[in-house]
Amino acid sequence: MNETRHRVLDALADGPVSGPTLADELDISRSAVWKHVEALRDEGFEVRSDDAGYVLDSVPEFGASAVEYGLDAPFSVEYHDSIPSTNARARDLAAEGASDIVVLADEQTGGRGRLDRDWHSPSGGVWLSVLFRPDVPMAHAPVFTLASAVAVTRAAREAGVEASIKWPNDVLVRRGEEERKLVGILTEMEGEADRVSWVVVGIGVNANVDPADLPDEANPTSLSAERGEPVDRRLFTQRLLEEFDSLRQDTEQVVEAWREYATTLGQQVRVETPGGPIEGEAVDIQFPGALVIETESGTEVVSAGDCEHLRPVTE
Ligand code: BT5
Repeated sequence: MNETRHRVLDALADGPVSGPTLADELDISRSAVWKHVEALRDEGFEVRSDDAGYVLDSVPEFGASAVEYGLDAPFSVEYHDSIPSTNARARDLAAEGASDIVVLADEQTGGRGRLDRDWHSPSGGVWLSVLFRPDVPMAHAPVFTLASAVAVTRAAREAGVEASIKWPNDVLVRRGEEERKLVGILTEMEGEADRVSWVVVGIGVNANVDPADLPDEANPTSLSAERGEPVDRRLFTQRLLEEFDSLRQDTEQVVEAWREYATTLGQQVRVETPGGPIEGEAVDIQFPGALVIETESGTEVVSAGDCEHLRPVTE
């Protein structure tokens, strides 16, 4: 949303406010005010005009302006009803020099997971990518994957869904021994060893999606399935972005917060690493995101790989 439209919307939120007053306050013409109000109406804001002036009656359910409206984080939002992949779009924006942009979609037609796996993204989800340019060395970038897992876990819990984190990038809901995948995170980046140029954190949340429409083998779940009713995607997305914004600025607190929500610690795990599988008990996480595993032959610190929680051996 452009700066002036933002200010018109903010003024309407405090309204009622008359057209001439708005024009004076924002130092624009009355017809410019009218155009901005019309544009907001086109985006789904219900703006009534009565004797006292313009009154904002309702905010659209989802979309760029809906998420920007009242968002307490410095991101602008680019919204698509349907797009191949928000990560791919965010990478293009990175190449154009952009930053602090969130690409958000209702549906993705070519969503991607890690190792080029497919990510199913039917309409009703929260599929988004955050593009930003942190001033950190490349080696620290994995902390942003952890930060997004923490952020989305907090937002899910506020929405009433008891989510937890499986190292390194899954947010899931546990029912007894069973783990259902709620969220996937894909972080991409570019830069030199000593400095990151950009990071794109892609977060895929099964929000108002029927798990039956998702691949069975992943044992998927969704916010709506867990809650028994749809989630307000606008508020959910705002809380997610606000938490992420605060964590990305204070990466020291990320590891601590991550430990609080992790299901992986204390479990027997098997991690597929490029150097072969590693099995043992996951005992800790280290900045910026490595898993510490106690194996039969000693302690291993693993920075990336697919992780499987093994069933505890019952004797
Ligand atoms: C991930 O990969 O979990 C990262 C997914 C990141 C998706 C977001 S959406 C916004 C942004 N734009 C993109 O194009 N991507 C990001 P991975 O750990 O490799 O898991 C992939 C596996 O999860 C697949 O092989 C399926 O088995 C399973 N899967 C696919 N779609 C799913 C879904 N919607 N819910 C649960 N599991 C799913």
